Amino acid sequence: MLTIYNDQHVLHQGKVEMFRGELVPCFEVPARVDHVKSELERRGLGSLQAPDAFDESLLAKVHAPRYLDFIAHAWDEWVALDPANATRDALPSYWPTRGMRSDVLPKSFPARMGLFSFDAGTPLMAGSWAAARHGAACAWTAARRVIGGERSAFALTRPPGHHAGADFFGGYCFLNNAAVAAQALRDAGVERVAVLDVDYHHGNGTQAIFYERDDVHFASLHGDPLTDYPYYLGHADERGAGRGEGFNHNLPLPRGTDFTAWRAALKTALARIAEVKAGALVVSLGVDTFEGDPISGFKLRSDDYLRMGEDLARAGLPTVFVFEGGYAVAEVGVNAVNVIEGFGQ
Ligand code: Q9C
Ligand code: ZN
Repeated sequence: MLTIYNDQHVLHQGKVEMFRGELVPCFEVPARVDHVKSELERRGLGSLQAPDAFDESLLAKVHAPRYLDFIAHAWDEWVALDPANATRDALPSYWPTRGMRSDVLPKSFPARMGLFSFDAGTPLMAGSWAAARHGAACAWTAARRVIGGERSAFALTRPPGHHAGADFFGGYCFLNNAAVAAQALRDAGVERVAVLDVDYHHGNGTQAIFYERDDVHFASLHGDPLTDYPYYLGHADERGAGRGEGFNHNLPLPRGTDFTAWRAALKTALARIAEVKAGALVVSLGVDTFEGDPISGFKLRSDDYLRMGEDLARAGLPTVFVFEGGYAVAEVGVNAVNVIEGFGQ
């Protein structure tokens, strides 16, 4: 499968994230993508291309201008606060909650950091913006190749994207790559695009971006938000709003779910995608559903990812894969590339 590779992903390399009152080493590391790349090459599936020159104005179709402005300059503002900040990653520690103002833009950088985020697990550093922007370009380029007639394309990038909303970062994500790909397919004339999110975590950012739209159907299989991150979104009764009603499909599953049960949910999601007559598919491909994943709770095994790819191929749609989570670093390559191989040429 044609793969669009973000070689600038290494510019984003967090040191620590806040986890249960402690700063712990980041789970979202460059080696994740390195393993996928070398596994593609090892199996001879690796026709790797660089992203096309990216017209950044496309980002404003899925992200808020004031958020893009914030995130593009965040590192410089962080260092301007205190030159010693140059040696440490930026993390938020204040957030507006119910009853507080999110319409007024604070002058304080730490206050804006919290306004535009929803967790303290997503460190930002000097290269984060370049890596994220180049990743969005990868997703856009993969969509362009599919528009151009390729049956499928794979955007291999990090940081991931599906937790990033129109105006917030979090869950290791800054720009919503899958949303960029879906929007590019829409702009090319595909009347309805389906985004199918198979990452272990609910794609709250993607859901929020398209919640009131009927031209992008969002479906997600994920750990139940009652027990799992991102906790505050991803329940089965979230079905879309306004014109978008009926075009949001959440399938939360309990911790311990194995491939048999997971696959049954996939079948349900794909049946609905056929029903809404989607003309193209964007797959948010996280492989943190793996039994060995250090931060997740499903029980998928490496061979299951081949079957997943086969099932996705049977949907018969032009498909853009966008890489998301997966933290069992040594197995991430095999698992992700199994989906790509199972999907076929
Ligand atoms: N229980 C993605 O997979 N922290 N993001 C969880 C461990 C956030 C995952 C802490 C996990 C975000 C793209
Ligand atoms: Zn995930």
